[in-house]
Amino acid sequence: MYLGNEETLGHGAAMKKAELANCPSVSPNLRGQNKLVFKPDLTLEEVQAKNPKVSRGRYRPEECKALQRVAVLIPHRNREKHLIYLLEHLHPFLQRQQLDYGIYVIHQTGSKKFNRAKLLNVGYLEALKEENWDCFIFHDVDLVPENDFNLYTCGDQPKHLVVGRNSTGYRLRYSKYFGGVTALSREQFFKVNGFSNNYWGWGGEDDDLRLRVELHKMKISRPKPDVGKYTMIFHTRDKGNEVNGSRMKLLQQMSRVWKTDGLSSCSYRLLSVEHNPLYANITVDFWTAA
Ligand code: UPG
Repeated sequence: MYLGNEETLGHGAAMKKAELANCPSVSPNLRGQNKLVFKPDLTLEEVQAKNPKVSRGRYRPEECKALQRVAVLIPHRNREKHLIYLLEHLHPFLQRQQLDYGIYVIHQTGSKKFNRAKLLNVGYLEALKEENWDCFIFHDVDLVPENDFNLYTCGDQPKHLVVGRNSTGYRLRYSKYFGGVTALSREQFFKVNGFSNNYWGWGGEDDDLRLRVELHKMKISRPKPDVGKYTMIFHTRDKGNEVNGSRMKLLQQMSRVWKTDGLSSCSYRLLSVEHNPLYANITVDFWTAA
């Protein structure tokens, strides 16, 4: 197979390019169901030491050319311990899947109401400034995947990856549930104008995204129940993320407002973008919170 012009690439580079074949659609490194252990005193430094090949939150397989470039976006505030546990398990999980990936933590500063959906819009917009990612995984910080056959890649339709979690006896929370962890390609997310920016506090924003997806005649797919299994790290309702009493009203407006409420209208104050060894940390402030 000839992939390059040796005169312009140089012999070494041409050889390297020619050698790197596409990764297989299912990695040979997968192990299946894994019993997760969470060490109480685990530190970020320990996780870093176990992941020497991850740099600035990014990794790509050396042995083959990954099929997709995947950005994992994690909305975050005051859940440091959960983040360490998720990073501990997610890095080796994604590496076993032979993905070219980057992890982004989008951190909301201050004490205004939390806005998960808007943080994820910010993550999409900011991550695309660094790399033309093919696929986005929208990932809660407290959900850890148990089975690495649950592929963190995008398909021709949006995917919902959390079929069950230990806290609900591994059953789907409700038939239309589309929260927790979802995978949408760059184009699928752009087509629906991303998430709504108007859900402050807990609830509704994941249903709103599902309605946007359905409005655009896309069909959500899920892995098999024995594959889409997650461990939820226990938590109580966070301060600053009280139940959003307006969520039903907002859901009813979706079909009228989706075009003007979403990626196209996502305004935020970007305070910093730091590249830590295991993730990029994007810190934002929202000044319009209710
Ligand atoms: N989060 C923080 N800090 C906060 C509040 C929330 O980091 O103070 C993030 C974190 O990533 C968390 C996510 O937001 O995992 C969702 O919040 P959480 O309180 O954990 O919601 P759950 O009830 O556990 O999750 C379900 C869905 C989730 C959806 C939420 C509200 O899995 O995707 O956002 O319900 O609809």
